[in-house]
Amino acid sequence: MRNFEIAAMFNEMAELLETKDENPFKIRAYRKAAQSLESLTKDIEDIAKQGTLQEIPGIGRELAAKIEEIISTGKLKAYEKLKKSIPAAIPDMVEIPGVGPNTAKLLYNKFKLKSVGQLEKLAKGHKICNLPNIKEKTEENILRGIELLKRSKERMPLGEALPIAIEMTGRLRSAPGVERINYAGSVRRMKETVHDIDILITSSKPKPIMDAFVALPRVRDILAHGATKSSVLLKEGIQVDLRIVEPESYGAALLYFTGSKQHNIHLRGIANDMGYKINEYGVFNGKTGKRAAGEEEESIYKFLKLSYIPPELREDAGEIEAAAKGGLPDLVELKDIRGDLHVHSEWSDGAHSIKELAAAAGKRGYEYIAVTDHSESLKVAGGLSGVELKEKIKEIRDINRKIKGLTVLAGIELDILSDGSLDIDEALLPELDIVVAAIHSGFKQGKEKLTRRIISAMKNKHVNVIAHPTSRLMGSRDAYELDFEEIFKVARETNTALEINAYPDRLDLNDINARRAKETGVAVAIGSDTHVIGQLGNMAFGVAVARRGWLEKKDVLNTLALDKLLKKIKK
Ligand code: DGT
Ligand code: CA
Repeated sequence: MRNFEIAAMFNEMAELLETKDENPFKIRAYRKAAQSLESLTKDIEDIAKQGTLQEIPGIGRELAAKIEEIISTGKLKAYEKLKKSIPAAIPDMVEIPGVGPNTAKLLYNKFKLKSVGQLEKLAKGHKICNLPNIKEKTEENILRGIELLKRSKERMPLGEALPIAIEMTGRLRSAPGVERINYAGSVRRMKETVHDIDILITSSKPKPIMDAFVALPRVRDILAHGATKSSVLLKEGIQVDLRIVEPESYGAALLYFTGSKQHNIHLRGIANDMGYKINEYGVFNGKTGKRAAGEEEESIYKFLKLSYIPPELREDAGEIEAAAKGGLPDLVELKDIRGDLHVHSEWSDGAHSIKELAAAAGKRGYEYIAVTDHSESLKVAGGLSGVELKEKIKEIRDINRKIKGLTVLAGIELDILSDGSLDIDEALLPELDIVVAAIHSGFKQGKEKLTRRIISAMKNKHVNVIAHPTSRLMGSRDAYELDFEEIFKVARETNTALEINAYPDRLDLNDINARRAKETGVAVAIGSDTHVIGQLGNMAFGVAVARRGWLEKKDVLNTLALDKLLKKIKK
């Protein structure tokens, strides 16, 4: 699947065009196309083969031709040409979170920079702050941005790594000699970011499989090519390790390579106390060396007198103690989800009509979706005025009269303004079925002020859910600090739910805060924050966070039937 690769190229095109002050419509077109590609659930190469590229939202004739060029040649002439026309340091600087095309150009013109490293030195030496047109905090922001960029290059969001892992295991499954195959490591544990992808295969004839592995289409470099262990670096910059073991060791190897390391160490300790040794080949009697278990993960847990522990819980965070007592949570599953509580339509910045969204949600088997377009102050996202909101609610009521099996909830995503007030005429709120509120600006206010903003929104008797509470965007914006204990307390007192935003760059609440929310009796809503229909599928990432946070079906609002949901969120 090259969807992300092409999306990244289009995003970069947009940034490069911006440094040249090109036509803003052209720039926006590239961005829209990239967003659309990122959220596709189908492989772009398959779509191209079927000749239906232009049916993708935001892809017209010209962009379709460009996609075909990338697929067939691996390159894009327009991109190469554009890149050549700009000094190399400018695109590198634009990649730094918080550094826009204008600042990059300005810095380049002043210092004729050759690399980001040079820029870092200048910022550390306070050589930038005295320039005209440069704000006081720019130096600090540049350094923070460079740090963030370095970190984001070390770990890839699960939303990108998981489709790659699925594709690679899919391709290898049909290689000669493959018996069982699974991805392991942090991807199997559904950790929010991933350093490298681990794949495990059982076979008694490993060589042809290894040869097929290092020749897979995404491979850029072969780092190791051995008989039972190989490693490659993909074009996307992520490493993939493949290990091949004998069938009798499948369970032991899967357990070992799924980790986490801390979980494994703890299990090994339990085995030791029983007089047994546990490694990637099996469980063995410490004295006789006789094999006691190993073919299946289940049999190993059973041997250790533990109930089976789902991969998402394997962090040595109390799951082993719980498994010993038969007290593991019965984790929420994707199939328990009855609806999506955070979806945008073309009324604000979404790509589709409410009708189209309803049809897509129906296909997923949902009973309801809440269309939560932005409110007035979010101008960049096409926020709705009061008059427009009334029209939209009327449209939703009309649609509900016509469709069967699915209810569209009239919702809104309000902006929590810098003083904690909401950007809407409150008289309109009782007309809505569900009200979501979130912070979209003023991220640098500091822990206390940000906490107070959220608390004052929760105290509003119409606000049902606080969306993406920490506003983090992986790779470009860190979570701001909040006094979560205080927020959980007020959330419970006011019956306000907190969202797990399932958008792969957000995953906010994260696993740790989701677990704390449950422990403090706060309801959690999982919302996909869909802007393009394909993103409805991101719900799976939100469910993964919930599972990593030990959440059960009863802890998640949108596992409830519609009537129960509406009753439960009432304040
Ligand atoms: P990451 O950093 O996202 O790749 O995270 P993991 O958990 O995939 O870590 P990785 O790829 O270094 O190793 C894969 C699994 O192999 C890990 O989860 C547990 C196992 N493992 C690796 N090194 C050790 C070790 O020294 N001892 C034990 N017991 N297990 C290990
Ligand atoms: Ca790994």
